[in-house]
Amino acid sequence: MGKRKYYQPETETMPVEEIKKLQSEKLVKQVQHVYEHVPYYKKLMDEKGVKPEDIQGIEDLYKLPFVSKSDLRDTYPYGLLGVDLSECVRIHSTSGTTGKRVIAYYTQNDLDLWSDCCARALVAAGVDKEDVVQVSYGYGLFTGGSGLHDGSHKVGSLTVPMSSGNTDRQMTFMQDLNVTCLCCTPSYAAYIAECFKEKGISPDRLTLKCGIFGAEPWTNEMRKTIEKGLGIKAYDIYGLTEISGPGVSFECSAQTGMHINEDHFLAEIIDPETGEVLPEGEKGELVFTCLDKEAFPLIRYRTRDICMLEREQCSCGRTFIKMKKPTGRSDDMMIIKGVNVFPRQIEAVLLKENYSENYQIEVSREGTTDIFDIYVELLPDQFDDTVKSISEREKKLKGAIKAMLGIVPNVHLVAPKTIARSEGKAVRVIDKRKLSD
Ligand code: DLL
Repeated sequence: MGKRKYYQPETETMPVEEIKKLQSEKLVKQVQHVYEHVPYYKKLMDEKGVKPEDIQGIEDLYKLPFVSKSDLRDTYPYGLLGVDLSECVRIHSTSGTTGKRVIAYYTQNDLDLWSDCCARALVAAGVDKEDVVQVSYGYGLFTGGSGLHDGSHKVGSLTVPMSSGNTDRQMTFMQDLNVTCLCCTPSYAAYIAECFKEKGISPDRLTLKCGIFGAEPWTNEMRKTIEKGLGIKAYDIYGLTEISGPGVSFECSAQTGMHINEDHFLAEIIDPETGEVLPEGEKGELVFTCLDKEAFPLIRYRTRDICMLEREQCSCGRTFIKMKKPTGRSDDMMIIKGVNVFPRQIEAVLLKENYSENYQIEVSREGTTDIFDIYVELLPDQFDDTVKSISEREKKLKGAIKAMLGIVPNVHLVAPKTIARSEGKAVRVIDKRKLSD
């Protein structure tokens, strides 16, 4: 039997008109459902003067209110549940500002549909039953590990649930188990490639043939580095916890954007300032409506990711619309070493630990690894401390930031008044990485 091209061919190659019809039918039902079952949505819709019967199809989507991360925080922890909690079987969560995380809920059906989305991504990268898939995204609250893990099960591949870290073990398993597909963040993939090089193991000694990399922005140059370093074809995958996790969209062999799983997720691009819907091909903020989600049915969720949609005939035969690689964010979230970081989180730690609000975050890249530095001004009375006590302070602050973010920065305590003051908005972040092409 030849290799399959699609995981769910009827859906993935459905004529565009049919996709739109299907989306319209699902949208009408979903809006009716949330209006009746999620009081917060009823309130938002009533405030905007929209009734479920005003929504007859996707052409009416613009009438509905947006929701954003702040709505999720305001309704923490159960606010936007679309079913009884007893119907939910899992949560995942993102790191959030000042300790409050966003929690996403899943019913068994939500998990099934999500793993189908990941299976579609794996099959699009050429993975099938014979393959060995090493999942090196983090497992746990993060969606990366379990998303690709369940997708790999659906495809029937042998799944190696490595999680991230312990690079030596990653490399040993990859060689001993003849791993053919690696799933992790692009920066971790690049790091693994560097480690193989350092050990003098050339890519032709590896059985790897493809990788599915996402969860953070990466450029086409980075793609080339990874492809060369590991001797593979590297595919992009996009998603966010609020909408399910990885597999909201995925790259195919054409590698010119990611097909959005449009039967489940309805995408729009809006002007982030005005909220106005922009035509296809224009750059703006990506907004998703979940058409099938039961437990966490977000409608017009503002992702803050800036990108562009394009419906083109794709050489792979899929008809789903494509999103281009996101080129930035409309808020101040950064992704450092694969972790979502808001400057406010760091500020909260500094203030709690009695430092001044004068700080600067510097993110740069050495090769393919993110370097994360935080400069913090000492207060005049702290400046009298000895070098020993300053380095102890730095260590403590490092630990407190690690506890908040899960990643360790280089902390530099500097003399009072050494961080340049701005005459306008404070410059809190200097991002020296070039993350968009
Ligand atoms: O990062 C889900 C995921 C896991 C995607 C594994 C792909 C692979 P969050 O932690 O909620 O979820 O972060 C979501 O990460 O809004 C984007 O800003 C960014 N992001 C995710 N994938 C990509 C990508 C996961 N391929 C946030 N390119 C999103 C650029 C990405 N940015």
